[in-house]
Amino acid sequence: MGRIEHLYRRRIPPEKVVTLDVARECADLTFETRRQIGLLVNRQGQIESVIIGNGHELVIPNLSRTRSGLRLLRGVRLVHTHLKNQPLTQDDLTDLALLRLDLIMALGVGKSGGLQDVYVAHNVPSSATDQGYKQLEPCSFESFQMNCQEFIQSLEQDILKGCQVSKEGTREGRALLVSVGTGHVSFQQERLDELQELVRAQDVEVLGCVTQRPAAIHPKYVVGSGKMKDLAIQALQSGADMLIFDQDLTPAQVRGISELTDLRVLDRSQVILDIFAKRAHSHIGNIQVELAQLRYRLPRLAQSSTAFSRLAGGIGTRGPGETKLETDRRRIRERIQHLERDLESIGQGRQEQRKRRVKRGMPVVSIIGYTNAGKSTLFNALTDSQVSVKDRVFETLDTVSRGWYLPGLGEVILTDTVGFIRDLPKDLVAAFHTTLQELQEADVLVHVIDAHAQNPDQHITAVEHILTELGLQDIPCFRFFNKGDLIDREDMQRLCSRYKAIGGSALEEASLEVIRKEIGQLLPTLQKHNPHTWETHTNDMVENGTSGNNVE
Ligand SMILES: Nc1nc2c(ncn2[C@@H]2O[C@H](COP(=O)(O)OP(=O)(O)OP(=O)(O)O)[C@@H](O)[C@H]2O)c(=O)[nH]1
Ligand SMILES: [Mg+2]
Repeated sequence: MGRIEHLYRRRIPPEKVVTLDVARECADLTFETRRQIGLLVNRQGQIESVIIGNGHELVIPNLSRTRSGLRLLRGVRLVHTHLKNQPLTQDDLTDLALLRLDLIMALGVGKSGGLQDVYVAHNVPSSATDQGYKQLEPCSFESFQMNCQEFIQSLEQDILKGCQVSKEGTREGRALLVSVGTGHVSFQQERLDELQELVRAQDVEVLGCVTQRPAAIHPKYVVGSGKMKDLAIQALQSGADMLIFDQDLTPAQVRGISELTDLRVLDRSQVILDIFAKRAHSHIGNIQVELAQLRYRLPRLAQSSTAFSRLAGGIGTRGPGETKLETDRRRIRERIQHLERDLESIGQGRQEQRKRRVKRGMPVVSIIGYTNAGKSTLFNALTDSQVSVKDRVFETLDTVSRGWYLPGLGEVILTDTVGFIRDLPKDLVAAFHTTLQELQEADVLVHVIDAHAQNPDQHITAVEHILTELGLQDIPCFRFFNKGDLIDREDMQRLCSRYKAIGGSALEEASLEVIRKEIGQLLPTLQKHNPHTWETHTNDMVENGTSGNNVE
């Protein structure tokens, strides 16, 4: 044991991968114990860990995560012995890639002891090889020559050159997007494009997209460890520091993958929740977002699991103690209850407001649809308002209502709502209940669809699915294909006849006229069914009497 302790005190000059003395000492120890001996050496030449393996492998401890700046190579190399002078194994090469080691060296130990060949491999820039690493020709220790410091510096620079990271960099990070699925390829691609939009809305730079179609989903890593290694290599070569998965990951998968690759791991739901957190402005919006986040986080608060095969959780790598964890969980639950109570009272207040409106005979027309379809643009055009409009997803989070005079028919309330998206995270749906509940009061729904979207059919299906889930499927509704100026007239006609819809553009007065007419046609029908909610022709504007003011 004393000899191992002694190894920690050895220092290796930065230009050497390992000194002859240290290599010999490791070879002797291996010969005597019949075990592999490994050293993790940092760039200053300090030995950070001495690892004792068995006859054919080593278990590498969790490496420190405290590196700043652009994460390229890890800053440590692994020098280890192999009994029987064996070359690098598949596991060695996997560790090289997954842990982004500066390089890996195996020192062959002869049958009767002594150093034999050295086997060295290192990661490479993206264009260099298909494998993501390169093995040097084996040679004897004496003839092995490399200026370690210079070699690693220039390798890192080459990798950096190959990265697609933009010069200015982005504050939130650089991501590889990953879609793992068994569906149709084009469907997977379309979802990846959508994920890209979501990720961009987060100021995260997208460096690449990877589609994987495994035969089965790995319970802990989603894809098998071989594929995971490829992902880690691609992340290294592109300069990415996070992996964003298109499908929802279980808490165990997020932990498993981030421990395995040392990259930040997010799933689509987390991305959407983060966007909502950033964009929520109103009091109620903030409460709803916080609630959704806490509900999402609660099951994910768990002890850090034991790591992947050859990576062991060492001292100090465990998660928070059980007691601390329990306290955290209790605090979160209490906060959730508190927020739920707040929401309930806000919800009651709003219901009162709505009742008053109904009493005054104000029919409600709500604009709904997929995110970025042009709902707010239509709302602004119809009511001459200035709700924020941007070419990005989830621009609108808070419902906005305005009094609107429908020529020849009278006063109605028009509302602009939060956009929908397929597979809306269920924590978010639950938390946005108060906002979405307002749609229950709508007398007519205007479903706005982006006709220029890659696949409007998918958007329609997603929106109508959510409407049904919310119990709104019976409210009179018509579909409006928007952004008609961006597609061919024939394509628009085809869409309209297939979906019995009207088409046009929220930016064109002619379309607005058609929409007004359509709403008008649906409203008198309501009048027959529900005469109390409809009083014709009143010029008084809603609530405070001025057009264009929010009535909430
Ligand atoms: N060319 C064209 N662009 C449009 C049209 N309608 C809206 N847009 C653009 O589409 C983008 C999204 O519009 P918004 O009105 O913000 O869409 P939204 O449905 O309210 O989006 P969220 O609130 O994010 O769900 C903006 O860049 C608009 O300028 C249209 O008829 N033609
Ligand atoms: Mg909007």
